[in-house]
Amino acid sequence: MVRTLPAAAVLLMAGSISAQPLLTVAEARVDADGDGLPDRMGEVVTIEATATCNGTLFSGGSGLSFYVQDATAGINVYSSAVPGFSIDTGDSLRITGEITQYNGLTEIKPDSEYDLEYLGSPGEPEPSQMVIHQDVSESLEGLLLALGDRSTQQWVTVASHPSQAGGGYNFEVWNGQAAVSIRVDEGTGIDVSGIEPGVRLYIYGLGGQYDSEPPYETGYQLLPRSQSDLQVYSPSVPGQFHLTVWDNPFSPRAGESMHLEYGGPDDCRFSLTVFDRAGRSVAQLVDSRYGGDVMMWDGRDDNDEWLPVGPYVLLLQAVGPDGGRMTTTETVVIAERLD
Ligand SMILES: [Ca+2]
Ligand SMILES: [Ca+2]
Repeated sequence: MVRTLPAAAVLLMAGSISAQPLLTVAEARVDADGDGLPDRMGEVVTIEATATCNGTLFSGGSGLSFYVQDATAGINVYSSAVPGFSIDTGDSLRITGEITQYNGLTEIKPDSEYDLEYLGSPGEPEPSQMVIHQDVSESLEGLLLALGDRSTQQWVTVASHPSQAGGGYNFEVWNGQAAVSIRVDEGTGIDVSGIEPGVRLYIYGLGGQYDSEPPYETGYQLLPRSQSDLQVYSPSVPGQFHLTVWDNPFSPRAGESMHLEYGGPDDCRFSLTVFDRAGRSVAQLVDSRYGGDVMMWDGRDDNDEWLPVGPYVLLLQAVGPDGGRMTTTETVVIAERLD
């Protein structure tokens, strides 16, 4: 890989000695007393970690603002004092700087280019997979994250139109029951024109936070880095008759819903009915509707009452324009969560 480093940085690579103890990122950012502020705030520390985006991606064009992580945690690197230092995604760096915090975001702040030492380019770290119903939280702040899981076709659904806010756009997605805030920084060049409610996405991005008030427990965000971090889900076989369910079993009384998707040829009318073990129809979720959909079922019957714990059968029927019928079923289980 061809790299351009300032002469001073090249000299540093020849062997510098850092006065600060080498900490893991988790040690550098620790908040053991849980007050929302890093316990080492104001301390100068040294870490070794790998960049998960380029050095100026979030800097607004001057200085550095990017993210690094090691095996323990991730952190934002921020410095207005280090212009022109070329850092690529996947570069490993030794970084010395003061631990600070900006609107809830824990940062390490190098003072000059001498505080940054290039160690090699091991490549982009694997993203940490978020699970269904999970939001970004303090333990995920600074890490490269995957929201939605392509391997199990577990996408997230856009909940709101992007709204312009301070040099970028914000929108929300549903990850199961969790509303996750997505922050699109305009420095990323991401086009949000195709983002609208109902669009299904797999999202990669960095865990961030923007919370202007103590105790800094809210305002967590996911920050995609490029257009390819926002991947629109499209079914592998468009128009194919199908019924797919997730979150099964689920516990309605614990606030859980089941997600499902059905679809098929555009000219079919769909009906989706829930039957109990005795074969009685207990809930009509879809009735003679054209077109497929993604929806949630909260485990209630047609009288808006919670159904008892147990197995149920979902029956999807599609009737074509010539009266031809297709049917498929899925067994789902309403469970009681034992806490
Ligand atoms: Ca603290
Ligand atoms: Ca934080």
